[in-house]
Amino acid sequence: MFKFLKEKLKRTISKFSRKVEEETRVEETIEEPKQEEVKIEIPETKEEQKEGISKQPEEVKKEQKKVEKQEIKEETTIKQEEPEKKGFFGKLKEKIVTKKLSYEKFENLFSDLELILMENNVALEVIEKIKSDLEKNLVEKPIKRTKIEEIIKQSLKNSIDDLFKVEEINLLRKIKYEEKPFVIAFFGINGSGKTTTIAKIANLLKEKNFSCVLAASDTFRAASIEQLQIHADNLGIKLIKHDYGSDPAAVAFDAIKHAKAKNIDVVLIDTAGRLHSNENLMQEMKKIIRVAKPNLKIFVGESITGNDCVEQAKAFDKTVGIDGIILAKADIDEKGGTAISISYVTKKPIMYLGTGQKYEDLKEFEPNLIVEGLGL
Ligand SMILES: Nc1nc2c(ncn2[C@@H]2O[C@H](COP(=O)(O)OP(=O)(O)O)[C@@H](O)[C@H]2O)c(=O)[nH]1
Ligand SMILES: [Mg+2]
Repeated sequence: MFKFLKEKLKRTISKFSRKVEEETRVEETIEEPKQEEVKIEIPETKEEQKEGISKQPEEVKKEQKKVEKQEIKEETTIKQEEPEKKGFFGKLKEKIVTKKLSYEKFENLFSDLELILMENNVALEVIEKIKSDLEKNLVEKPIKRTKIEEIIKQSLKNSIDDLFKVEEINLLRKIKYEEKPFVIAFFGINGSGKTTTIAKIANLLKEKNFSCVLAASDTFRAASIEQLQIHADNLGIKLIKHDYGSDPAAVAFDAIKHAKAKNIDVVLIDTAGRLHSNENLMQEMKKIIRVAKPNLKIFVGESITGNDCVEQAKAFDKTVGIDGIILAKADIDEKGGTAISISYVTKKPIMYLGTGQKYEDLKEFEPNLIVEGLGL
């Protein structure tokens, strides 16, 4: 799912870390230890040189060696014992460790990461959160240069964990413990994957030995009833349907009546795709809710549509009050930003991911999938 983002994120984090490291680097200004000046005359020509060396008085040679030794000693004593020099080196190290990153520099460096996140459909609210968390961990803090990449990754990981701190919905447990029939209504715009997702949920329920009935409350879109009928036949499940153009709330009502009469566990209500900007059609959805009183209202969104999907979820939540989210088409979403963002923006949990067109292509959502998928 995070084909693009994962690679880019990895490269950007490395680059970001390197830049932070550069920004926090301190010029090493160790003063050269003063040496005794010893003048050694160096002959100019090769011959003179030869002669000079042989002629060099023993004393000068000794002086030369002494200086060489002293140089070596100075070098080693900086690193090791001599208390005064060690203190100086220690201070320098301290300086390297505690050099801080200013907010201006951080903002500048964050822009690369910001762009990558935006390009991969991560919502602005989420980018702001990631930025403010990173800022808390990096800006005006003593940073160990060797740890920068680790700090950045950990900060990102924690931010992403936080994005999913919303109340989870355990669908199967809810169905098991709540009163029968358990009614679920599915909402979302045309083509987002509602009908396919309903078939997948029906298949899951069947596997878990729950009985269910489908309500063809999409009486609006051509071929929608036939599409659902095919799924119902494939899965051996009853479909309640009326004619095209009839009242969707009445279809839902009949399906619930049927479930009550037959002691069926779950009613799954398909609805017509509604553009969230169409007020009349939104009113129709409200009627379905008034009549069917669903235990759960699930928004089905297309993972690949990024911020549009997040905006739709917000609009549907405002109109019908959604409880949870299923993101269809996660298998063809190479960016992943919708899955990263939608819970944080809507404060609703992602329950499942649609991962293909087959009935079994429904994966229970776990936030860990995101953290691992991003390689954090
Ligand atoms: N690859 C992929 N395609 C999907 C998934 N879910 C639905 N689709 C396809 O998306 C298209 C629209 O789905 P549909 O269920 O009719 O959407 P609806 O208009 O919201 O009911 C269909 O061609 C589905 O096969 C999914 O998880 N992965
Ligand atoms: Mg449909």
